[in-house]
Amino acid sequence: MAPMQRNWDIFCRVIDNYGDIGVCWRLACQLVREHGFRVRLWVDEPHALAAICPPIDPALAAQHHNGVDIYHWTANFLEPTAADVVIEAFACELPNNYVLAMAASERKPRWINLEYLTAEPWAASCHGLASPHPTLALTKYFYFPGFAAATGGLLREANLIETCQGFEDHQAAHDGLDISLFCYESAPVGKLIELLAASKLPIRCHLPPGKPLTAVSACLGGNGPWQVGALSITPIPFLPQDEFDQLLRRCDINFVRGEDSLVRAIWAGKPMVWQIYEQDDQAHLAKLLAFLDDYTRAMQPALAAAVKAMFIAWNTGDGLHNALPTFIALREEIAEAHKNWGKKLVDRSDLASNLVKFCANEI
Ligand code: TRH
Repeated sequence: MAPMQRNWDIFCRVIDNYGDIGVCWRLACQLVREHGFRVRLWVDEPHALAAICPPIDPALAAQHHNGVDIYHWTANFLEPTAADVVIEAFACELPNNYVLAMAASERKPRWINLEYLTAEPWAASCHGLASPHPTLALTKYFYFPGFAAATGGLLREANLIETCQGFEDHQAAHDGLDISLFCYESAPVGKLIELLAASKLPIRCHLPPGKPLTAVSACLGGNGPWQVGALSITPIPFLPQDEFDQLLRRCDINFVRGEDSLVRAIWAGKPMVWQIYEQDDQAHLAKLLAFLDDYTRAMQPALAAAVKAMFIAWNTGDGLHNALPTFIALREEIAEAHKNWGKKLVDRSDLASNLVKFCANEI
């Protein structure tokens, strides 16, 4: 390890939901645990971090957990010392005085803008691009996570796949289907409930609080639990991040959303349905189709069509009546194809390791 890279600062502004802090927290922990770095995580909304990691006390200005120094990033930010590597997560805009501290450093920090995940081909061509600061002697680099070898890769902890495999080996056979339902309110939840209620198999749906619970409550009234035909829906508490990952491994089908739970559903090795985070200009639909192209490329045409139809129906609200029964009927073939696709991703280096190499080469 080059001594100049020991200290890392990660800045995270929580825009909405849990994905931004979910990604930053996983990255911070992995950089400490697997690479031996000293990491400070600056987060403007410690409550969001406390939700995914309950030992965190959101009232504290500074605390240490899992080897990471966690600071509440407030408007009165006064940190005079810049780290060796500075991660500006999702273009969150660093405090001006910190940028000046970076420029004043004898050895300029490696400044990374960690971007959102996309399967669109342009991510590979933009990955690693340099953007010189207009007035200061500093350069920011764009770091794109992604599915293609030429991108920054995906977050994946060491031994994660072995852990998932070990879990699968011990999973008891059970009747019916378990599904997790992590979605936004705009998902066609009413139609999903109607279709699952008519299933021949008993279906147990594990429902996180927040937007998923709001969406189901809007359809069925009350706060659950609910039994509708073959479908039982059980509200569950918001789980610590590692327990959420375990839930995805236990379920037969995972409905996930955003960015981080998508990646976890990939590693869980079970059929998944992804609701993408909506953008005003509908840019998310191109992103969804790019993902589907990659995800289904090696599938048999009928399987690829079924998966695409299900993802598109879940994201647009159209076509679920046809798409869902086919998706459920093909779930074993989908699971197989999903795992095969995931194996190709596992052959590639993970995001944290790639990032460490990226910084080591250039600092
Ligand atoms: O919460 P999200 O919708 O976050 C989104 C996306 O990241 C999106 O790209 C971003 O632009 C937007 O926020 C602002 O979905 P995501 O990305 O899956 O993040 C959820 C995190 O919450 C993930 O780290 C898993 C975690 N989680 C738990 O730890 N426990 C739980 O019980 C649940 C339901 C989630």
